[in-house]
Amino acid sequence: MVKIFMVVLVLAAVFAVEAEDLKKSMIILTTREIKADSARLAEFIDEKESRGFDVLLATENEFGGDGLIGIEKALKIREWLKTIYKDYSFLLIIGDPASDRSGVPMFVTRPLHEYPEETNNGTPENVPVETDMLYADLTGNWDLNNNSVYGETGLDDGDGGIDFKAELITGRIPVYDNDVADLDKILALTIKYMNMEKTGISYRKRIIFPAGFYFFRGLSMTGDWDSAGLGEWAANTFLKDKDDIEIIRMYEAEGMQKSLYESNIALNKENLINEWSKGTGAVFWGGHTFYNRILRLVWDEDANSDDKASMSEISMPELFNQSDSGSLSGEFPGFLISPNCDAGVVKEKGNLTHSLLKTAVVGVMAATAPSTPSFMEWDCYECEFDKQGFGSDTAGIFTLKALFEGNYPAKALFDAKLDYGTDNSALTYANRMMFNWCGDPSLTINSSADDIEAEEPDDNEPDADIIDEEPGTDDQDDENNGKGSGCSATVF
Ligand SMILES: [Ca+2]
Ligand SMILES: [Ca+2]
Ligand SMILES: [Ca+2]
Repeated sequence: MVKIFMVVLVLAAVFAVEAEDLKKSMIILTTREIKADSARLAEFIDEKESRGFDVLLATENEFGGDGLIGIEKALKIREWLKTIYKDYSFLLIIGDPASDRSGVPMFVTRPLHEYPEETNNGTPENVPVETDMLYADLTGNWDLNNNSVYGETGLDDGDGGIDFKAELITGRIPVYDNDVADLDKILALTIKYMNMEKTGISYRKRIIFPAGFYFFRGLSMTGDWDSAGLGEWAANTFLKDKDDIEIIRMYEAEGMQKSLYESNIALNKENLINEWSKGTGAVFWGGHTFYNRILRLVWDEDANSDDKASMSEISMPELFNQSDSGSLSGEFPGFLISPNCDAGVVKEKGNLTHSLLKTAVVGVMAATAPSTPSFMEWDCYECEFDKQGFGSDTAGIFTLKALFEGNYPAKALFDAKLDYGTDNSALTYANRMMFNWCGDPSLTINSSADDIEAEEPDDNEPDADIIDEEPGTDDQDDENNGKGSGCSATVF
């Protein structure tokens, strides 16, 4: 039995992005062992400091929690963060996210508590949703009703509870079994990205939209559902007048029902690896996504000539597997934005996010659980944005928009969680919790060696050289029903 997750996508457009001053200041949260064993962490911190960042490296020595695992350790860390967050804008977590191991555990939340424990018809289930959101939103009590279950929609919100407003723009580099060799690969790629010459980063003005079908008519109530529609909306709205940005459309070109949109290149693994290796600011992909792979859906033939697809008539070729990450050149790192299910499941080794961070990307936006779409109609390019739901589509679109406007994509993800989802439904809550950022949250598409701040000019006073200068903390400007999106689980 193949479990397929589908995403329905819908949208419109009011982008109330607030300009806001963020401090160049970052807390790096890790474990004592990782700090001691990593060969690149100190270098990474030096690089941030040379860019004017005030960096605080914290381990159990600072936050405590020796001997604790899971929720006890997570709570300990969160209480400590509450005491210092006001001096910082960014949080980079480096550690094992698993809730049952030591490290820096993700919180396990239950936003879908009103749904059944298990269904077989593709409707949402009361799955546990793992999240770093509680390290970002530090002000409220995420277990307001005090039943030891965190993040319950309608029970743990309200005055003093969850407010989703992030005090720290948070990202995570997952580490497993204290494998600092893997971590050092990730840090090395991140440092390489930060140190690229400004003249060498034009490859980032290139977007790859690899997008397959979620469903064909006959397989679901939604008819032909082509994930290419979401990227097309971006291409026809906020990217429309950006002549300097190249869009690579890689849509379904095989089978009885080809993509509903015009495509540059056929959607398949070989083409994706080839185009990705040439360099890109972002891969923004759509398809049936699992923690370790993404699949296409191809309607091979209409065997019974009823103009409807059935399971016996389709195949699911692999578009990308985590093991393909090693086939990417890594010469031109960029970002992955995955407005789908599960690509952000990072609690186990061998996942897409961790593999790609080692070889080809410096930031990933993805979900730790099966996601759902908002209510936006993505085939209307002039419609007003439907703000009532926050879904996989909303998360993906605003992250992508910020990225190609030169803003912090990680911040855009948190902003969108606040600005969209007026229905405050359990699905909106679940999506806000499951979509997390992986990688250094202070990177942008413009990060380069030019960010390194010049040494203080010599003022000809002989004593100046012996004065230890604190790293600068200059502020920097920053900048947000029908078919659903997100993912509902369907079992064939
Ligand atoms: Ca609770
Ligand atoms: Ca808050
Ligand atoms: Ca048929």
